[in-house]
Amino acid sequence: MWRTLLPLALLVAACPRGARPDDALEPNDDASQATPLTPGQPVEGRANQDNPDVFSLEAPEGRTIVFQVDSLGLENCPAFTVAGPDGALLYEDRHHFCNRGPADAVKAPGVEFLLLNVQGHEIGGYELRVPAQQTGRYLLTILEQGRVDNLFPFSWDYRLTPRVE
Ligand SMILES: [Ca+2]
Repeated sequence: MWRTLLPLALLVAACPRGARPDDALEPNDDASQATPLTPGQPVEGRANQDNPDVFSLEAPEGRTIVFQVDSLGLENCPAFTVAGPDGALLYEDRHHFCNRGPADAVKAPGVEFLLLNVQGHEIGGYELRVPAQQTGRYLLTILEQGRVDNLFPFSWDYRLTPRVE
């Protein structure tokens, strides 16, 4: 009997209750594994809680980088970070859990953060506008948050559309 139950027990242990499968972009947890983006070409991903998704976009000095991130469902609970070619943080969400507040982000001069398609408490998407102060590779990180008491890991499905304006 134990011989037949063991594989099942291993499967349960490896897959926490409620955890959802990763997307095909994994592994993409840091700058060395960043998914390269092409302006105007959307990608769809799933942010699983505590599993950062990192994207890279090349941009020339003087242009504006736009990351539009539309919600496709599940727990809409992301925190965003943008770093410049020199590693400087240009945008960083500082909120904890799902409680996004207007004063919780750190922004470099000229950086804008917009909520899209807001209906009541529902946020349809987000737009980050970042002036490119230098030519190079910019990194966007999407990190799914949780709630104080969530019993299973949160996930969020999104569509990321990069632009260089
Ligand atoms: Ca990841």
